[in-house]
Formats: sequence, structure tokens, C-alpha cells
Amino acid sequence: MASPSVQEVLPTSLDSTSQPPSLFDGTIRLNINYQCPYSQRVWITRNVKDLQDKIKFDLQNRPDWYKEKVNPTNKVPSLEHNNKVIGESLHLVKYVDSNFEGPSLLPDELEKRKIYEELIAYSDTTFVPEVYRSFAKDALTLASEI
Ligand SMILES: N[C@@H](CCC(=O)N[C@@H](CS)C(=O)NCC(=O)O)C(=O)O
Repeated sequence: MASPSVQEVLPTSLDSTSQPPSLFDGTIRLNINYQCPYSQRVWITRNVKDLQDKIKFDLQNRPDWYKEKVNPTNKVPSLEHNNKVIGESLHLVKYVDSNFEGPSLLPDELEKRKIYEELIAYSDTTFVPEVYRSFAKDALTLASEI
């Protein structure tokens, strides 16, 4: 498993003025935004599986060509692999886990797998949206809700 102390030199982020890389040139490209929690799920999966050299990520401030040429939903994360662009973070976590070498993140046992699915579903539909909603409120409103 990847050591938690591994330091990674992050590539310079692309921005709206950057030229598009050549799509499907054999590079496995994970397009993320460092601040995006959905992206971070897949980024962490990639890191735990020690795929830093195999899966490159290089997108932050989305240029127009991202929607036109890479991902029509214009969302991150997306993964360019085997001449396809794949989206949706939870699907990508499973995809990266099962299509690449490295330690598996997901449990094999059926019961544990069920708990994993429940936790992930809770995080996706309740926890993360609630955290985002709380960012939009001021401290007094939040305190009055406790
Ligand atoms: N359900 C998607 C959500 C991805 C998502 O909403 N990403 C945001 C950034 S955190 C995004 O790209 N938003 C741009 C947009 O909606 O146009 C997933 O889990 O991958």
C-alpha cells in the first residue's frame, strides 16, 4: 500500500487558456480538480494503488475544449482509458480498483461489500451535499440548527 508520507510533485494545472492534449494518445489521463471531493475520491484510489506513474492528472480550471472534446458533461473527474472517457466518481473508484494492479480498495466479502456500498451511498447522497450546504450558511444560522 502507498505510504501516507509519499510526496508528489503535482503537475502544473491546465487552465482555460491551455491547449488541449492529444486525446487518446495512450496516456491514461485522470482529469480532476484538486478541490473537488468527487475528484479526490478517484485521486485517492489512484494513490492507494500506487498508480502515480500510470495515471496522470492535469486539469484544474476547465478550458472549453474539455466539454467539447473530452467529457460532454463538463464534469470532473473523468478518466481517459482504452480509447474511452469514463465519468462518475463512484463508478471510477470501482473501475480503477478493478482494472489496474495494486492493492484492492474494496472488500471481496459480500457482507463487507454491502457495508461499503451503504457508506458510500450515504456519503454521496447525504454527507457531501450537507457539507456543501453548510458552506453556504453563516455561523449563526448553523449554530441555531444544532
Ligand atoms: N456525480 C458526479 C459529480 C461530479 C461533479 O459534480 N463535479 C463538479 C466539480 S466538484 C463539476 O465538475 N461541476 C461542473 C459542472 O457541473 O458543470 C461524480 O460523482 O463524479
